[in-house]
Amino acid sequence: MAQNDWWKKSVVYQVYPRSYQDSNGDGVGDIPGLTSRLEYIKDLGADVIWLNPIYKSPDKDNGYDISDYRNIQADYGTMDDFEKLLQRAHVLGLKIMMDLVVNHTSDQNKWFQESKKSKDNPYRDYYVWRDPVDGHAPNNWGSYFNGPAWKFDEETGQYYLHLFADGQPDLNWENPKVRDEVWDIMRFWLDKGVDGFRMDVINLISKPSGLPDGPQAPGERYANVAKVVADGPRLNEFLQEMNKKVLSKYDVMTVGEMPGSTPEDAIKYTGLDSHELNMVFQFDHVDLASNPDERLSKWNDEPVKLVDLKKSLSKWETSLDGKGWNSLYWNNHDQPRTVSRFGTDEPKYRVRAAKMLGTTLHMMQGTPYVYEGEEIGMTNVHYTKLSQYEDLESLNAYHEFVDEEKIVDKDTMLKYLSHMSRDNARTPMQWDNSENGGFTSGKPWFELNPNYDMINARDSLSDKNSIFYYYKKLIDLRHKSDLIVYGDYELLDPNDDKVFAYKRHYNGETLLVISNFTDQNLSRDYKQNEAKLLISNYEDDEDTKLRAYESKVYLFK
Ligand code: TEU
Repeated sequence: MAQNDWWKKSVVYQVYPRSYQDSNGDGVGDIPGLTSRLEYIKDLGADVIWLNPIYKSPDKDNGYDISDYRNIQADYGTMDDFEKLLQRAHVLGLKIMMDLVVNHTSDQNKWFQESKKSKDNPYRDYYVWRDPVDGHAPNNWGSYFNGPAWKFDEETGQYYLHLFADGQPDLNWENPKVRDEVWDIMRFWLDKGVDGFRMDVINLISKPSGLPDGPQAPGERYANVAKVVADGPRLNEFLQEMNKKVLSKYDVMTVGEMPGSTPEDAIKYTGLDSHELNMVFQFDHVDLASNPDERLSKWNDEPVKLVDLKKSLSKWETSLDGKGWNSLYWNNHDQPRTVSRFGTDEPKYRVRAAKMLGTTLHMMQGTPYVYEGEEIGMTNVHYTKLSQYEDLESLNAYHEFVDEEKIVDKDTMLKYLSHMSRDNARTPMQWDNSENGGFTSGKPWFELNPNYDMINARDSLSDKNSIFYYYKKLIDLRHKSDLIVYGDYELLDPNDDKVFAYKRHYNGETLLVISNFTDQNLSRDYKQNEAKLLISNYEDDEDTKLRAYESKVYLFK
């Protein structure tokens, strides 16, 4: 089927099904619940829904540990419910992009259950098994979720590799049978009519040959695996094979999640003629302000410096222009909430800040992603106790750094969790101010952010000045403008640490985007004569004046 570039003109809305809408009172969001909310997503103007994993899973990592790729997790419903969702979405003109998690499976997957039975089991080579070296793990790799990346199996006397939790063994992509299995899974879903895949950590599938030790920071117990396994030697080849055998036969959208990838890597994998993926999720801007102590990496409580943020996003805008394609996101199910991290959730400024951030991102070149609740300005949950957390990454990090290695004290780590934990994004969607925010009639699987009485979708929908309607307008502007979709990008005043301003150019027209990232009144003179104001988060325009978190977009010839 002919490929076209609808995905360049699309806006994606991400749904974390566990936390979106419960329909049967068991406290867990589900597929019928999502189906009942499709009109809301359509009303926002999104074109595509990215659905986090809904496959059968023991849920050690909320669905990123799949035990059966062809069945639906019972908590979420049935295959029939899924087919109804897809059908209803298509009737409304919404596409559905699935999460494809194939760097690893669950240890409960039948392939792994077989694989660990014996060294000569036909599935042994589906995973990465190695003999011990001098009685230890085969190399010094650490897992992304803390601790070692290898687990010893007493029965067969070998270690298996797990870059994430030990319940998430890595598949052996060197084995052509594994690749064929993955292609079959993809066809299974594509033949049902799904419209694409978001591919989980897809840049980790090709491991470096010989699995060499990685560099270890002083005092670190294991090597930072990200530095050794990303962008492996056969990644291009595997993605090309995937494209040739599967993707090229369907008109679908693909985005590869690629932690650690550079613009050069992204061009390799999304290059307009390389026939691999449409775009990647890069991590540069969400990894800013990482802890200077490398062992703690993402755990910090520092605000991101605007100059760094501008530099990072602008590097991606200019490097990929005409050569690849960007995905634009502020947050997702692994990141803290947009407005809390990059703006402010102080009630006085929250709405303006959320709109300002939306403007800054949505006027860039690339495909924007809106994470559930971002469109109403949901905030971090600001937990103060460890017992309130549920995510295994957060809990593992706390135990390793506070209890075992004692490199950070309890209160500091709790501050880091409150700023960065993935759980900030995973509290249930706030639909209204009734009990449990309209998310469930039962006991929610995870406590809601108590601010649902103030921040919820129902209030947003009844206020014409809400963040929801502002996002709707941003999305509508993109749908109507080739300049916003295709225009090139020019950063203004890179060293201004208060204002993010840039221009886009296309066919003799210019878009000027100005955002005040502070609560101060500023003055900046960028405007040209005869410029038309396209959108702004204040009721009026005071010309060169920029009020707290003010953002405005002009168009001129
Ligand atoms: O995340 C990949 C990844 O790089 C994680 O380490 C993530 O960035 C981290 O949580 C942020 O600190 C993907 C999924 O999005 C995530 O939910 C899964 O837990 C992970 O893969 C394993 O499948």
